[in-house]
Amino acid sequence: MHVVATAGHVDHGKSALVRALTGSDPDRLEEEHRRGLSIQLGYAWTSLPEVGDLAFVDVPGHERFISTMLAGVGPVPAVLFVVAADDPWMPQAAEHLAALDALRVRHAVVAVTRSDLTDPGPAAARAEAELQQTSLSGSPIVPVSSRTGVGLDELRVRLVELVQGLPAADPGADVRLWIDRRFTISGAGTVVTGTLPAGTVTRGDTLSTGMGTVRVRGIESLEERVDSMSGVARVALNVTGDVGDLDSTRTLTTPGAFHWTEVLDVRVTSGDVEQLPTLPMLHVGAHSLSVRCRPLDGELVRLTLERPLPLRFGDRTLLRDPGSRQVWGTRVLDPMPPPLRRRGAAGERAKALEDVTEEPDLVSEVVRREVVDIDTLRRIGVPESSDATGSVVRAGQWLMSADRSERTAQQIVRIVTEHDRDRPLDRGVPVAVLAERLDLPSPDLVVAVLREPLQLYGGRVLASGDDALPAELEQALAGLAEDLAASPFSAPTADRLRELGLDATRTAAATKAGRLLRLAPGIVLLPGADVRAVEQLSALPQPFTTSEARSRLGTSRRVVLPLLEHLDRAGLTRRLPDDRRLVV
Ligand SMILES: Nc1nc2c(ncn2[C@@H]2O[C@H](COP(=O)(O)OP(=O)(O)OP(=O)(O)O)[C@@H](O)[C@H]2O)c(=O)[nH]1
Ligand SMILES: [Mg+2]
Repeated sequence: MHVVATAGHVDHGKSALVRALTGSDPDRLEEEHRRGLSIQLGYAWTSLPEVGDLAFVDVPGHERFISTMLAGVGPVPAVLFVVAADDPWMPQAAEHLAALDALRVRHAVVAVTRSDLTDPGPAAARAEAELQQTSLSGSPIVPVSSRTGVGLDELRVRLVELVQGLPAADPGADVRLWIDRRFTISGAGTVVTGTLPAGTVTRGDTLSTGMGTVRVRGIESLEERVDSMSGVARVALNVTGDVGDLDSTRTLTTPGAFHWTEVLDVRVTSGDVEQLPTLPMLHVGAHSLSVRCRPLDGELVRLTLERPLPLRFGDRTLLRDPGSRQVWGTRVLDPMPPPLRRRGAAGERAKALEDVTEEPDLVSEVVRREVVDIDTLRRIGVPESSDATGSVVRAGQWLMSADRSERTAQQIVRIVTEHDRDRPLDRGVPVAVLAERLDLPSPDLVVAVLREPLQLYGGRVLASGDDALPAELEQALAGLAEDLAASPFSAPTADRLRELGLDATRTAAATKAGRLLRLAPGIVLLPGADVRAVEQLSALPQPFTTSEARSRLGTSRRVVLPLLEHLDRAGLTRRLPDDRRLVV
């Protein structure tokens, strides 16, 4: 299915044209017929050769209903722009065009209606000239009459070309449905409608309202019941659950897939920034709400919303001053910006955003944020691109910029060195403590940036000094090293440990000093045995069983079980539900 919205001055024949094209009247209200004017959004559809179903969202042209008009075109990237042959270029034609231009709508057909009443040439020429400086420049212009049917065949051809030129929607995309109508049907409950731009909604799905969730009990599209529908499509969803939320949020999304934000940084892409009022209306999707604008610098502005919306990097929105009827187009650059606390923070922020381009770029997002997780980036519209992670340090879900990694690595050296100097017996600093001191969200990031001479043993970071342990302990360790030289994974038996003089206290001291790898009570190997074990295990077909690991490492069950558990804990291997493992 494809969806096209109408636009154009009041009474210029939008609804009549939709009716002529589809055979059904988009004006459903008695009041609309009585006053001869559209008030609400209207919907009608037809089927066209080669492209299938084409639905129209018919907007009202009257100046009072501009918010409704913007709700109609907001989620729809294609427009049927209507001008009457027998009228001059009118204020709402100009206003609608300015809004479409601000939203950078590029896919349009212009219909010069009422061409049975007068020569459509002058109106067509005027429309062409008006469109020239806008994103709709060069759109085909077709004279038509909804009364006589003249020109409708050519208009259909142009509409087919229009929708064929639209970018394909991804059925796997996250769902974000801006609700444009909500009503209650007795027996069924709440029904919401909207234009689904991409993604798939299936009966039984749970969708987020931003605060709570609703369950999709039924789906209708073009008045047919369906089990599942993928965008682009007009959909009506029968929903249950936290439907009260929809009074304010009026949006449904894939749970967890979006960051619902109240603060965002945008670039003003059209209109004079200097004239931007402090409290304009923000129009996005089918939504409008009041926002506070704080200029950062140049075209960069911070918006604070009166309630959260699921906005992503790259979203286009419209700011509108209801007093002067001026509009500004914006592009979202950051839906999750840092707070501006210090003096001069706005200017610094503007500098950081200056080079942000139209396309989301993972590396520059990580550079600006220093530390961020992949899931957050995905939710704000910056997908993971495997080829572009070069300079970024990655630890599990976490990403850290090269600069911050460098700084962190140096800070760790300093902290550990100072700690060892101040408390020589308490060797090393736990990774978790370092993470907290350095304000890092995960100890994995500490581990990821560790470098020589620092070493990690038993969850502690040690400055590897050569300050020797007591002589008899050194001797015991030397004996153990000899034992393990040929077979590094054959942990000594309890008897052998006793022979070597490695009792529980000495084992603990040597472990703390990073000279032993203690896997379980009475089971020790030399430090680094875990890394060597992983090297060996990587050579096995993945996943591998415990017994395959045991024979590869040339050891016994007594050792291999705690060794594998140790590797799991360290995140070097992953245990599957069937007890087999993978090297991570
Ligand atoms: N002669 C003639 N009259 C037309 C044509 N198209 C529309 N009209 C008439 O123009 C008037 C306005 O048409 P509508 O289709 O309601 O206009 P609209 O653009 O939908 O108006 P709003 O929704 O209020 O903005 C109606 O009386 C229509 O019958 C046409 O091609 N020829
Ligand atoms: Mg109408």
